[in-house]
Amino acid sequence: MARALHKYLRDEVKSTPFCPGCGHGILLGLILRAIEGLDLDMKRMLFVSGIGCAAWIPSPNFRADTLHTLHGRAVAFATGAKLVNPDLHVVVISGDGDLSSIGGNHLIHAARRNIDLTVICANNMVYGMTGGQVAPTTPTGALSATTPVGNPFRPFDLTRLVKAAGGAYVARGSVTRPYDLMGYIARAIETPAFSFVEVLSPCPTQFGRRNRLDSVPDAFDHLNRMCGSWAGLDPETVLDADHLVLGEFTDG
Ligand SMILES: Cc1ncc(C[n+]2csc(CCOP(=O)(O)OP(=O)(O)O)c2C)c(N)n1
Ligand SMILES: [Mg+2]
Repeated sequence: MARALHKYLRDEVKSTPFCPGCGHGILLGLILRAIEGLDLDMKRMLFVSGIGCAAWIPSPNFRADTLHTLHGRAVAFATGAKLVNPDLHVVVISGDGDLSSIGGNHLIHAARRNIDLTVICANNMVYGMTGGQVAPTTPTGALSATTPVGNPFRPFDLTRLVKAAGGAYVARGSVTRPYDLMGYIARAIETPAFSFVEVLSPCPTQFGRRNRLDSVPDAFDHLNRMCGSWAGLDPETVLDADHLVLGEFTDG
Protein backbone atom coordinates (compact mmCIF):
# COMPACT_ATOMS: atom_id res chain seq x y z
CA MET A 1 0.00 0.00 0.00
CA ALA A 2 2.83 2.37 0.84
CA ARG A 3 4.15 1.95 -2.70
CA ALA A 4 0.66 2.55 -4.10
CA LEU A 5 0.44 5.80 -2.16
CA HIS A 6 3.75 6.99 -3.52
CA LYS A 7 2.10 8.20 -6.72
CA TYR A 8 0.01 10.66 -4.70
CA LEU A 9 3.02 12.35 -3.12
CA ARG A 10 5.42 14.90 -4.56
CA ASP A 11 8.91 13.43 -4.89
CA GLU A 12 10.58 16.75 -4.27
CA VAL A 13 9.24 16.97 -0.70
CA LYS A 14 11.89 15.32 1.46
CA SER A 15 10.91 16.24 5.00
CA THR A 16 7.88 16.36 7.24
CA PRO A 17 6.78 19.40 9.25
CA PHE A 18 5.13 17.19 11.87
CA CYS A 19 6.58 16.56 15.34
CA PRO A 20 7.19 13.00 16.56
CA GLY A 21 3.85 11.49 17.56
CA CYS A 22 1.71 14.06 15.75
CA GLY A 23 -1.49 12.50 14.45
CA HIS A 24 -1.58 14.67 11.33
CA GLY A 25 0.80 12.34 9.44
CA ILE A 26 -1.55 9.40 10.06
CA LEU A 27 -4.41 11.51 8.75
CA LEU A 28 -2.39 12.38 5.64
CA GLY A 29 -1.96 8.69 4.87
CA LEU A 30 -5.63 7.88 5.53
CA ILE A 31 -6.86 10.63 3.20
CA LEU A 32 -4.67 9.23 0.41
CA ARG A 33 -5.84 5.67 1.14
CA ALA A 34 -9.46 6.84 0.93
CA ILE A 35 -8.72 8.50 -2.44
CA GLU A 36 -6.99 5.34 -3.65
CA GLY A 37 -10.01 3.28 -2.56
CA LEU A 38 -12.35 5.56 -4.50
CA ASP A 39 -10.01 5.43 -7.51
CA LEU A 40 -10.19 9.20 -7.90
CA ASP A 41 -8.05 11.10 -10.38
CA MET A 42 -5.89 13.62 -8.55
CA LYS A 43 -6.12 15.86 -11.62
CA ARG A 44 -9.81 16.29 -10.82
CA MET A 45 -9.13 17.24 -7.18
CA LEU A 46 -8.20 20.44 -5.42
CA PHE A 47 -6.98 20.52 -1.82
CA VAL A 48 -7.35 23.73 0.11
CA SER A 49 -5.84 24.53 3.50
CA GLY A 50 -5.52 27.52 5.80
CA ILE A 51 -2.65 28.14 8.21
CA GLY A 52 -1.48 25.82 11.00
CA CYS A 53 0.26 22.44 11.34
CA ALA A 54 -2.77 20.66 9.86
CA ALA A 55 -2.68 22.96 6.85
CA TRP A 56 0.62 21.28 5.88
CA ILE A 57 -1.11 17.95 5.31
CA PRO A 58 -2.01 18.52 1.64
CA SER A 59 0.46 21.25 0.82
CA PRO A 60 3.16 20.71 -0.32
CA ASN A 61 2.84 16.92 -0.01
CA PHE A 62 0.00 15.95 -2.36
CA ARG A 63 0.75 15.56 -6.05
CA ALA A 64 -2.32 17.59 -7.02
CA ASP A 65 -3.41 21.19 -7.12
CA THR A 66 -3.18 22.60 -3.60
CA LEU A 67 -4.10 26.04 -2.32
CA HIS A 68 -2.39 27.02 0.93
CA THR A 69 -4.41 30.09 1.85
CA LEU A 70 -4.85 32.56 4.72
CA HIS A 71 -5.61 31.65 8.30
CA GLY A 72 -9.33 30.93 8.61
CA ARG A 73 -10.11 31.44 4.95
CA ALA A 74 -9.73 27.96 3.45
CA VAL A 75 -13.49 27.41 3.10
CA ALA A 76 -13.92 30.78 1.39
CA PHE A 77 -11.19 29.98 -1.17
CA ALA A 78 -12.62 26.50 -1.66
CA THR A 79 -16.10 27.89 -2.24
CA GLY A 80 -14.82 30.18 -4.97
CA ALA A 81 -12.84 27.40 -6.62
CA LYS A 82 -15.85 25.06 -6.58
CA LEU A 83 -18.18 27.67 -8.04
CA VAL A 84 -15.97 28.27 -11.08
CA ASN A 85 -14.93 24.59 -11.44
CA PRO A 86 -18.03 22.60 -10.50
CA ASP A 87 -16.52 19.32 -11.76
CA LEU A 88 -13.60 19.44 -9.31
CA HIS A 89 -13.65 17.48 -6.05
CA VAL A 90 -12.70 20.26 -3.65
CA VAL A 91 -11.40 19.07 -0.28
CA VAL A 92 -10.50 21.42 2.55
CA ILE A 93 -7.99 20.02 5.05
CA SER A 94 -7.16 22.25 7.98
CA GLY A 95 -7.00 22.58 11.75
CA ASP A 96 -9.58 23.02 14.47
CA GLY A 97 -8.39 26.55 15.21
CA ASP A 98 -8.31 27.51 11.56
CA LEU A 99 -11.74 26.12 10.72
CA SER A 100 -13.73 26.73 13.89
CA SER A 101 -12.17 29.82 15.46
CA ILE A 102 -11.13 32.51 12.95
CA GLY A 103 -12.80 30.49 10.15
CA GLY A 104 -15.93 29.52 12.06
CA ASN A 105 -18.35 31.68 10.11
CA HIS A 106 -17.09 30.46 6.75
CA LEU A 107 -17.62 26.90 7.98
CA ILE A 108 -21.19 27.27 9.17
CA HIS A 109 -22.29 29.34 6.19
CA ALA A 110 -20.81 26.90 3.67
CA ALA A 111 -22.76 24.16 5.48
CA ARG A 112 -25.91 26.30 5.47
CA ARG A 113 -25.57 26.94 1.76
CA ASN A 114 -24.81 23.25 1.22
CA ILE A 115 -21.82 24.01 -1.00
CA ASP A 116 -20.45 20.77 -2.47
CA LEU A 117 -17.20 20.69 -0.50
CA THR A 118 -15.58 18.16 1.78
CA VAL A 119 -14.06 19.66 4.91
CA ILE A 120 -11.65 17.53 6.96
CA CYS A 121 -10.89 19.18 10.29
CA ALA A 122 -7.82 17.89 12.13
CA ASN A 123 -8.75 18.52 15.75
CA ASN A 124 -5.77 18.40 18.10
CA MET A 125 -7.72 20.49 20.64
CA VAL A 126 -5.21 23.32 20.54
CA TYR A 127 -3.52 25.90 18.32
CA GLY A 128 -0.55 23.67 17.68
CA MET A 129 1.66 25.63 15.32
CA THR A 130 1.67 28.88 17.26
CA GLY A 131 2.64 27.38 20.61
CA GLY A 132 -0.33 25.58 22.13
CA GLN A 133 -2.84 28.32 22.83
CA VAL A 134 -6.44 27.50 23.82
CA ALA A 135 -8.81 26.80 20.90
CA PRO A 136 -12.62 26.60 20.68
CA THR A 137 -12.13 22.81 20.80
CA THR A 138 -9.98 22.66 23.95
CA PRO A 139 -11.69 20.55 26.63
CA THR A 140 -12.94 22.33 29.74
CA GLY A 141 -10.22 22.31 32.37
CA ALA A 142 -7.39 21.46 29.97
CA LEU A 143 -4.12 23.31 30.33
CA SER A 144 -2.78 25.35 27.43
CA ALA A 145 -0.30 28.18 26.89
CA THR A 146 -3.10 30.69 27.49
CA THR A 147 -5.08 28.74 30.13
CA PRO A 148 -2.35 27.86 32.64
CA VAL A 149 -4.88 26.99 35.35
CA GLY A 150 -7.36 25.26 33.03
CA ASN A 151 -9.72 26.25 30.23
CA PRO A 152 -12.84 27.73 31.86
CA PHE A 153 -14.97 27.33 28.72
CA ARG A 154 -16.74 24.40 27.12
CA PRO A 155 -15.58 23.28 23.68
CA PHE A 156 -17.58 23.35 20.47
CA ASP A 157 -19.15 20.07 19.47
CA LEU A 158 -18.05 20.53 15.88
CA THR A 159 -20.10 17.73 14.37
CA ARG A 160 -23.27 18.94 16.03
CA LEU A 161 -22.52 22.51 14.98
CA VAL A 162 -22.03 21.61 11.31
CA LYS A 163 -24.99 19.25 11.28
CA ALA A 164 -27.24 21.95 12.76
CA ALA A 165 -25.99 24.42 10.14
CA GLY A 166 -27.03 22.05 7.35
CA GLY A 167 -24.10 19.70 6.65
CA ALA A 168 -25.29 16.78 4.51
CA TYR A 169 -22.71 14.25 5.72
CA VAL A 170 -21.14 14.72 9.13
CA ALA A 171 -18.81 12.34 10.97
CA ARG A 172 -16.28 12.27 13.78
CA GLY A 173 -13.34 9.91 13.72
CA SER A 174 -9.96 9.56 15.37
CA VAL A 175 -6.55 8.68 13.97
CA THR A 176 -6.48 6.04 16.71
CA ARG A 177 -9.34 4.26 14.83
CA PRO A 178 -7.90 4.44 11.34
CA TYR A 179 -10.13 2.02 9.44
CA ASP A 180 -13.38 3.67 10.56
CA LEU A 181 -11.89 7.07 9.83
CA MET A 182 -10.83 6.08 6.32
CA GLY A 183 -14.44 5.05 5.61
CA TYR A 184 -15.78 8.38 6.90
CA ILE A 185 -13.35 10.29 4.67
CA ALA A 186 -14.30 8.23 1.62
CA ARG A 187 -18.03 8.67 2.21
CA ALA A 188 -17.56 12.40 2.77
CA ILE A 189 -15.68 12.80 -0.52
CA GLU A 190 -18.36 10.77 -2.31
CA THR A 191 -21.17 12.95 -0.93
CA PRO A 192 -22.29 15.45 -3.60
CA ALA A 193 -23.06 18.11 -1.00
CA PHE A 194 -21.44 19.73 2.04
CA SER A 195 -19.60 17.05 4.01
CA PHE A 196 -17.57 17.39 7.17
CA VAL A 197 -15.27 15.00 9.01
CA GLU A 198 -13.85 15.98 12.38
CA VAL A 199 -10.67 14.02 13.05
CA LEU A 200 -9.22 13.75 16.54
CA SER A 201 -5.45 13.91 16.16
CA PRO A 202 -3.08 13.90 19.14
CA CYS A 203 -0.57 16.70 19.68
CA PRO A 204 2.00 15.36 22.17
CA THR A 205 4.20 18.46 21.75
CA GLN A 206 1.76 21.16 22.76
CA PHE A 207 -1.38 19.60 24.25
CA GLY A 208 0.31 16.51 25.66
CA ARG A 209 3.23 18.31 27.24
CA ARG A 210 0.95 20.60 29.26
CA ASN A 211 -1.59 17.97 30.25
CA ARG A 212 0.65 15.28 31.75
CA LEU A 213 0.54 13.23 28.57
CA ASP A 214 4.26 13.64 28.05
CA SER A 215 4.98 10.57 26.00
CA VAL A 216 3.59 9.79 22.56
CA PRO A 217 1.90 6.56 23.79
CA ASP A 218 0.28 8.52 26.65
CA ALA A 219 -1.12 11.08 24.20
CA PHE A 220 -2.56 8.32 22.00
CA ASP A 221 -3.94 6.38 24.99
CA HIS A 222 -5.64 9.50 26.26
CA LEU A 223 -7.36 10.09 22.95
CA ASN A 224 -8.38 6.47 22.67
CA ARG A 225 -9.85 6.55 26.16
CA MET A 226 -11.79 9.74 25.38
CA CYS A 227 -13.34 8.11 22.35
CA GLY A 228 -13.30 4.48 23.37
CA SER A 229 -16.20 3.54 25.52
CA TRP A 230 -18.52 6.05 23.89
CA ALA A 231 -18.16 4.83 20.33
CA GLY A 232 -21.44 3.89 18.75
CA LEU A 233 -23.64 5.94 21.06
CA ASP A 234 -26.10 8.48 19.75
CA PRO A 235 -24.28 11.84 19.71
CA GLU A 236 -27.36 13.47 21.20
CA THR A 237 -27.05 11.38 24.37
CA VAL A 238 -23.56 12.10 25.61
CA LEU A 239 -21.02 14.79 25.18
CA ASP A 240 -18.76 16.44 27.65
CA ALA A 241 -15.23 17.65 27.64
CA ASP A 242 -13.72 14.24 28.39
CA HIS A 243 -15.88 12.01 26.24
CA LEU A 244 -16.32 12.10 22.52
CA VAL A 245 -18.70 10.10 20.41
CA LEU A 246 -17.29 8.75 17.16
CA GLY A 247 -19.44 7.88 14.17
CA GLU A 248 -21.49 9.19 11.29
CA PHE A 249 -24.12 11.66 12.38
CA THR A 250 -26.30 11.94 9.35
CA ASP A 251 -30.07 11.60 9.20
CA GLY A 252 -31.66 8.75 7.32
C1 LIG B 1 -4.92 36.37 10.66
C2 LIG B 1 -4.01 35.47 11.42
N1 LIG B 1 -4.19 35.35 12.74
C3 LIG B 1 -3.41 34.52 13.45
C4 LIG B 1 -2.42 33.80 12.84
C5 LIG B 1 -1.53 32.92 13.66
N2 LIG B 1 -1.88 31.52 13.53
C6 LIG B 1 -1.27 30.73 12.61
S1 LIG B 1 -1.74 29.13 12.73
C7 LIG B 1 -2.75 29.48 14.05
C8 LIG B 1 -3.53 28.40 14.76
C9 LIG B 1 -3.51 27.08 14.09
O1 LIG B 1 -4.23 26.17 14.84
P1 LIG B 1 -4.99 24.99 14.14
O2 LIG B 1 -5.78 25.47 12.99
O3 LIG B 1 -5.75 24.27 15.20
O4 LIG B 1 -3.83 24.09 13.53
P2 LIG B 1 -2.74 23.17 14.27
O5 LIG B 1 -1.46 23.92 14.19
O6 LIG B 1 -3.20 22.94 15.67
O7 LIG B 1 -2.73 21.90 13.46
C10 LIG B 1 -2.71 30.83 14.36
C11 LIG B 1 -3.47 31.44 15.46
C12 LIG B 1 -2.27 33.94 11.45
N3 LIG B 1 -1.34 33.24 10.77
N4 LIG B 1 -3.07 34.79 10.77
MG1 LIG C 1 -5.25 22.58 16.20
